[in-house]
Amino acid sequence: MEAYRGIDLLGIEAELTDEERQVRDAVREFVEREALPLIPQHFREGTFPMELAARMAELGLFGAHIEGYGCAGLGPVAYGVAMRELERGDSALRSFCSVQSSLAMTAVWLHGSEEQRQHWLPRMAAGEAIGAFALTEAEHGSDPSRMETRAERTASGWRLSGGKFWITNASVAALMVVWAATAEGIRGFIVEDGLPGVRVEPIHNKLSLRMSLTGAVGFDGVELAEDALLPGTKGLVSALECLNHARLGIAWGVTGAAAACLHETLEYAKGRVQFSRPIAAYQLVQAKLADMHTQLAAAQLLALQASRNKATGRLHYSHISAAKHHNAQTALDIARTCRDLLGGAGVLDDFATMRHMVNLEAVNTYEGTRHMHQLILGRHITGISAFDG
Ligand code: TGC
Ligand code: FAD
Repeated sequence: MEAYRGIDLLGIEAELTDEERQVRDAVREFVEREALPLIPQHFREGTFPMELAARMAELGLFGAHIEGYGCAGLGPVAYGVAMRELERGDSALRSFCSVQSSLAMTAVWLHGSEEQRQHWLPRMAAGEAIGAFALTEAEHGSDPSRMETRAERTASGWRLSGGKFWITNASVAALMVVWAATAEGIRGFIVEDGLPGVRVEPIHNKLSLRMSLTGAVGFDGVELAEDALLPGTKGLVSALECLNHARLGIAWGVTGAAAACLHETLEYAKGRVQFSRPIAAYQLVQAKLADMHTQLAAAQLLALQASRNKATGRLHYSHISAAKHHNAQTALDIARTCRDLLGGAGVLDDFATMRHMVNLEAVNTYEGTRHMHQLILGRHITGISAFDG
């Protein structure tokens, strides 16, 4: 197969700065040489290649958007390009990095005290401490405002009770940022690994994102010190501010997964002869290839413009919703069509497309389902909230 050079119908890559290109090339090489050889087996076995964490830290990927604290301080486009290249390998690779960087580190960076930042961020940037972000509960996914996990004040700090579900990195996390209802509204807490009363149970039976470590977490009256509270957290909006970072990373990431599918399918279609000619020579196939390239270009432009808005301080969270829901759905549609064009071969794990396709099912659901982002946009456009009917 031809070396991977991305899919870039509109020549968008030519607009990248030198820094953005350097990030792209470094992460692409890491994925090509170090991650892709490991991914199929880890996907099959439902395990994560933890040895890659140290390399991702060396590449400056953890907290890459944060200035100081040992972080790379990359601009929003460079950060997005890095997520795209990681997800070209596997959505779980990007998810591992997103949860560490955009969710856990961002929560500490945005809402932590200076002591908390100094304590955690350099260790997390170096990959010595892995973080998780625990917002969702089994009964409260799209509407976390009704969460049942509670933190109550005690003489020495807080007591945490309840449970979270679907928590990425939970089983390897040195710290979890846990969102809990308190008498003062929803607040975030740092829960360190090993505290009495914390239970983590891996969820093994996923058919999507098999390489991602996902867990259920229980808190049985966990005693937390006063300084476990992230003092800047003030309601659910503080969690949503972290999700904004991660959702934009996903909008970029999924374009990498879609490009991986398209690249492999185009190569296959040019070589696969049925009837008298390569299947790429048939009009029905070319129409699909043309549509997919166009749809991917639109997704790339959405992600790029949203990140440019972020760089210039003009980003509104409706832009992120537009990019997340459009790009996740587009990538999923592309992956499904590519799978079809690969014929029977497309169900074998010799090809990456079906792995990306099943991963993208979860990516389309997490960080706000397509419906949630449509409703966020619907409210933004009309001024009328339709979440409750
Ligand atoms: P709502 O009325 O929407 O919000 C209350 C206040 O917050 C403001 N706001 C935001 N601000 C900043 N960024 C955002 N994204 C914001 N969204 C809302 C809003 O303007 C309002 O401000 P104000 O001043 O008017 O009071 O009501 P709500 O708080 O109940 O939120 C509703 C909704 C549906 C938007 C929210 O619950 C939501 O986004 N639900 C989806 C849940 C979700 O995305 N969960 C993700 C869990 S983490 C995860 O999935 C990790 S996957 C692994 C990986 O990332 O790789
Ligand atoms: P539900 O909210 O029950 O939704 C089910 C369906 O109903 C969806 O189609 C939804 O769009 C629809 N729906 C719900 N309400 C409405 C409405 N008002 N109008 C129209 N349709 C509606 N969470 C974390 O906190 N941390 C993590 O690290 C994390 N990692 C994850 C990893 C994986 C692999 C997965 C699958 C999920 C992860 N999540 C995580 C949870 C994820 O964010 C939730 O799954 C997601 O927010 C959806 O919630 P739910 O699964 O409860 O679905």
